[in-house]
Amino acid sequence: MRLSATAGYRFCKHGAMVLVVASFASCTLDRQGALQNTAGGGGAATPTSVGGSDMAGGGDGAAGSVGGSGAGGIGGAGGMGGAGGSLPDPTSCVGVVGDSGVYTIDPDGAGNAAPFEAYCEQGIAGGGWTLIARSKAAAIGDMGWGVSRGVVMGTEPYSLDPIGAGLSIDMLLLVTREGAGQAYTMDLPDNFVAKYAQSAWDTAMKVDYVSGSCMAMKGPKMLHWAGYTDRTDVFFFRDNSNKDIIFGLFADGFQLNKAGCPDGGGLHPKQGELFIR
Ligand SMILES: [Ca+2]
Repeated sequence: MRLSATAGYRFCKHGAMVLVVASFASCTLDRQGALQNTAGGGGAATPTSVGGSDMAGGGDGAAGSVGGSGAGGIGGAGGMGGAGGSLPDPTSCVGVVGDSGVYTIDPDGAGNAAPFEAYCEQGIAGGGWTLIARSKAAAIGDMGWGVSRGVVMGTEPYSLDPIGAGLSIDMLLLVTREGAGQAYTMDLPDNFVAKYAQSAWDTAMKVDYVSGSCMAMKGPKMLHWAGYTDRTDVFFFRDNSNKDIIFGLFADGFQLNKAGCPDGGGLHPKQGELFIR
């Protein structure tokens, strides 16, 4: 990666080290060597050191490369894990390289919103999925598109408000790991959360089978409609657009009326997880 080409960053030379900082940050170092943030409002960008102690003598190419050959590589005096910090966090699970697990992501990058821990699913449907909901048996209380609740690997239900967290949403992944391990993807329309706050969207032809025992055409019947995203008790899914009786993923699991395939898709009445990408 050539940092010299990264927008929103600048280089600060300090002795033999070159620091990469957000363009709004100052190059001033305090006595401890920590980077001063003069932008105010917290959320200082993580300074990233590039190169080792001999790097000052290097040309442009060496100075601008992370992990380049010779003295300019990561692991020098100011390199990764040293005084200068580490590489910027990925902006979503799409940018994560590695196995499924908890990673620190920072959706607005060098912007003031703080990084946070997210669970990234890497083993289903191509990976890069950010967990936004996980139900727990016998739980009560809130769950939904705008609900922020629980911690990512906690014992309580988890619900991450993806819009509030600054994440973009193209697709949804619905999973139950109980039984056959059902998984379906849903290709969501633009601005789904804002657009379907108080109505439902016909998902026909936008649901794909990924794994499990129910290969229902066009997806399970109870996933044919999604929406009512302003609800704080459920991620709504149904076989029609009526909200007279609500079905979907609640804090205590999928409630989709029918357990079998093709109606309930093998999801009801199991514990569920939702991911976005
Ligand atoms: Ca940030």
